[in-house]
Amino acid sequence: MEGYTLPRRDGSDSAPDLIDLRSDTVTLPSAAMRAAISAAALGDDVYGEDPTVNALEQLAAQRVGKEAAVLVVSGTMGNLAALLAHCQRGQRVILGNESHIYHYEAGGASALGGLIYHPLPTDPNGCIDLSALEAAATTINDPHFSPPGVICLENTHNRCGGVVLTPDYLAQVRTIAYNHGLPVHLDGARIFNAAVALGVPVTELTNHVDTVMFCLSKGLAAPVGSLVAGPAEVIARVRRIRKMLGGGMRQAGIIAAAGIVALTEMVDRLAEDHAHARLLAAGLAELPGVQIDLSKVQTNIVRFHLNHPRLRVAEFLAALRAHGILMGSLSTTSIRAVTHYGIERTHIEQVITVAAEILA
Ligand code: TLP
Repeated sequence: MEGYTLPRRDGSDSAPDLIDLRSDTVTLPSAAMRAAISAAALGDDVYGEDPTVNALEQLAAQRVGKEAAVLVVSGTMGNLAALLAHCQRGQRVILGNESHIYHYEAGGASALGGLIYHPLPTDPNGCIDLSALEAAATTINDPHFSPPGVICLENTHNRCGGVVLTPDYLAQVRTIAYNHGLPVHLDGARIFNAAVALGVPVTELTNHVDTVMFCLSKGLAAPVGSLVAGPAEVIARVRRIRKMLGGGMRQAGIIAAAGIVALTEMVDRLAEDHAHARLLAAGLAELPGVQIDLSKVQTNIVRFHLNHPRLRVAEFLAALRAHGILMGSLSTTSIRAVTHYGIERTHIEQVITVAAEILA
């Protein structure tokens, strides 16, 4: 990434002031994205007349091997619209109890859609046990129980530390779902990280699901936007629900232009982020008080526990911050660091040096 300066948070492009590892959502658009934004052909997307949005939606559908795709404001809106498109009020959303949809999306499917979350235990690999899934997917012919509506998976799995669900596991889930006449929705916010980590075309993952939501605004570094892709008839419903949620945008080509750059130029470089995450994890693993399972560092997320004689998580994070390094806490004992566009090997080395000084 020659010529890229870690951006200052005040918006100027001068010397870096922070090594921000809180999330890959903090990425700022590349020069190519900014150029594409300013040159984008625009129209009113609610009329279906924004050529840049139309081009992005076509490209996205083709990339993930689906009939159609729709641009939405955020991953949260994309997941919500997809769940509402799959289910009727009163139906169950079967999902992992560590999933982003369950933890971090403000209960939208329940609050706004009258759906019921049916959380199932998640193993450290981000997988839901197949027999639990089978039981939850079974419709019980008894009016006491709400019927199942959809099965959700997450790949890569955020709260499990960015672990990758394999095509084999996805295929097994699909078989269960189809045996019970249920669709599968994939929260693929970081699906390209999964594909790059496995070294497979992303379609080997998305072929096993009915709908997939993926984000442009995380490791792919676009400023805004996610897509929901799937069968044309389901995506037409998602499009109407997007409007209902207030997500019908007008000259959204401004957003889509950066999204096209994200999909065409930023996918392969995710391998750099993964290498940086491994480097960071290996460095941190040597430090006193750090507990980390290196086998779980599969993509761009490093999750570790701190059990230090002197420092609690909040104190450690504050000390890092004083050195211009930001990480996030997942609980009172665990920390997340995410590598992304703009973070270079030298930044990772600096983080390890500073963390070593703090924990010494
Ligand atoms: N994740 C964010 C936070 O919300 C935790 C982050 O920093 O990782 N699915 C997954 C798996 C996600 O990780 C996220 C964002 C979303 C959906 C929601 O995407 P947005 O933020 O665009 O609504």
